Amino acid sequence: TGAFSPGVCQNNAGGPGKPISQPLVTNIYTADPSAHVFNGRIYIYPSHDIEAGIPQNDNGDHFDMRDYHVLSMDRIGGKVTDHGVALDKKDVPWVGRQMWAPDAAYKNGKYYLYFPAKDKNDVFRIGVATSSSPTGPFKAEPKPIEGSYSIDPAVFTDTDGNSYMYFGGIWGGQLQRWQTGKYNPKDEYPKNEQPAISPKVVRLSKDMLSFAEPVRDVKILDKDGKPLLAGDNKRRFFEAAWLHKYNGKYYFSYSTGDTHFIAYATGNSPYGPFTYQGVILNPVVGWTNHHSIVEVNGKWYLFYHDSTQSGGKTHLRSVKVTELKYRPDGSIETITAYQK
Ligand code: FUB
Repeated sequence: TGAFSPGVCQNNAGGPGKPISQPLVTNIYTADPSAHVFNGRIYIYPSHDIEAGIPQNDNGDHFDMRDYHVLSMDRIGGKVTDHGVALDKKDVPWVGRQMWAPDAAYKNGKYYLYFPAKDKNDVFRIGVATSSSPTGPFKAEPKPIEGSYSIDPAVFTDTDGNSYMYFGGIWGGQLQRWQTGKYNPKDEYPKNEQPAISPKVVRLSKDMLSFAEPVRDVKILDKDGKPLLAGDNKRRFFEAAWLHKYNGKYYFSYSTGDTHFIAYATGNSPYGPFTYQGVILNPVVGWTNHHSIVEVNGKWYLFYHDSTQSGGKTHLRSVKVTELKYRPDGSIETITAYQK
């Protein structure tokens, strides 16, 4: 199976069943939803999927996105507004191609849009753009963030005001090329019995435009305190990092990529280490699985995507939302996005 194989639902042999949620918008295809509540309104920062006509391959070249739209709604289940183009590739001087999964943050009276894209040398970097409005338009900094690489930035601001960026994705996301700290264009992976490649975390500077310290590994451990192994592809990190805090604990969640789960691990610090706990979301229709978790008016929600609307085309996805529930011990109930 290639990295971005045609979309199929992996969770049962007889077809996925009826979706539990409908796409938030159907005028465009959207994916990788990063949801936030700013000033009491829900804003979603997704990728904007398009049919670019590029054949599917293991690098994910068919995900050739060129701009970002912001979606918003005043409540879950309410009318969703598509605010149009918030940032366009043509306005970001360093970008070559493929604007992948973004995230956003608010600080100092400004909104920040973080986005990964390949630079003119086809190396993934992470850029930042600013706006006085959560819906943009955003103005990009002329260069990617110094020291950034790979994909899928997710920015978490802790209760003490410090903001951290989590990032990385293996295979098409190129994280494996940075194992020595320098770029190696050859795709070399650890052996199955060696520790898996770690996602990354870094504290952001006060102005939110740069890294305030060297990038660190996010360690994901099993219940015995041992790092998850590279061959443990049902549990190890692949892409789509997200961090949220619940009852004083830090929850690091991510996609397992080629096994298609959204999994999570918990810890006592935003830097980790995190202990693997289980699955939040079972595989969805389409190869990729990517999510965010946000509290709205005392309830918790999982934003995710699937390819049901496009008839299973992996690169044409639609963002959705469903409620997420915790058990009394803080564990998360596993969600299946389809009913029999
Ligand atoms: O949308 C392009 C890529 O697909 C994202 O960056 C990954 O997380 C996967 O969803």
